Amino acid sequence: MLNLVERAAGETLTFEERLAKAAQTVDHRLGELLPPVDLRPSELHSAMRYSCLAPGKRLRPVLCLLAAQAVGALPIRALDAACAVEMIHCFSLIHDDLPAIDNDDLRRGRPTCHVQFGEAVAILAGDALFALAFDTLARVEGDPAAVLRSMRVLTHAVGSDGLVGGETVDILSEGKAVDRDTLDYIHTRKTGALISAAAEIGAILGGGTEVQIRKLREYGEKIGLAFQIADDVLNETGTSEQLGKAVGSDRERQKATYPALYGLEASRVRALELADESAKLVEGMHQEQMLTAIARYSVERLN
Ligand code: GRG
Repeated sequence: MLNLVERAAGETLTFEERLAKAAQTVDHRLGELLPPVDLRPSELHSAMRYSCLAPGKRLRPVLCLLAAQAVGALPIRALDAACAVEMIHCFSLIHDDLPAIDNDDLRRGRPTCHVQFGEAVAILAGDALFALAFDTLARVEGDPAAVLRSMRVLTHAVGSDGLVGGETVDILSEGKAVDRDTLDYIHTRKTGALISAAAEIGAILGGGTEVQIRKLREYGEKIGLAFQIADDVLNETGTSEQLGKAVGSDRERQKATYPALYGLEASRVRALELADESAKLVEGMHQEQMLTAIARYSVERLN
């Protein structure tokens, strides 16, 4: 039904085609899981759908599907969990863009949620996405112990030792000299935690062994950090047309970033090293090629 290594008319799909196909599957399911616009309160549901269905890369949900496949399961086993992870990601983007945090106007090539719907509805749309994510995960069919474990992984990734903790230290560090430990603290939590959780949850729901689950979690941690380093580099070198969001903002806000601390070249080198290290962790697994390609894509991407 859903196969990331499917062949079309005897032809192997390219990496980009597989990524696009998996992202399409996620988008389709998200469309079903998100409340319809004609359901009251319509404005709230419009805002949730506006942000969550906007054209993002869907890296986290695709990783979740791939991790399930990597341990030998069909990706459909992890599809709703993958959507739950994307809902959390979209929630974090909406709140990150708010005037009280980064005050950004552009996201995924469109006006940010609060610009489009107003601050109050944007905050509430984020809150509702958060609730829907856990409702969606709680309803996943399969081994109840695996579902409960997945929920714990996701709550930990979001909480004060995850996204929220990383974001807090990021905000409080603006304009201050930050050491390397603090920078890694921010990056591994603000971005790495959810990427790593996506891979770990896929492995858990796919019925992986403890060793496989650990390796996929560590793979996710490494590409999560690499992804954020690449994000820091793109904030310096990319254009807002290419990225669909503001550029140069990190420097303006005197944010703690890899290029600020290590320079652009050393940052690129570190991101590539992490991608190589992550690839070693998935050697011999199903989907090794695709997982390795995702690791490279995380650091070589242009948006
Ligand atoms: C409680 C979930 C929660 C959040 C509140 C605001 C906040 C705390 C955290 C912000 C975390 C954040 C937005 C980190 C940035 C991570 C990052 C690199 C985002 C961009 O990810 P991409 O490039 O985006 O995958 P697309 O649009 O492609 O999905």
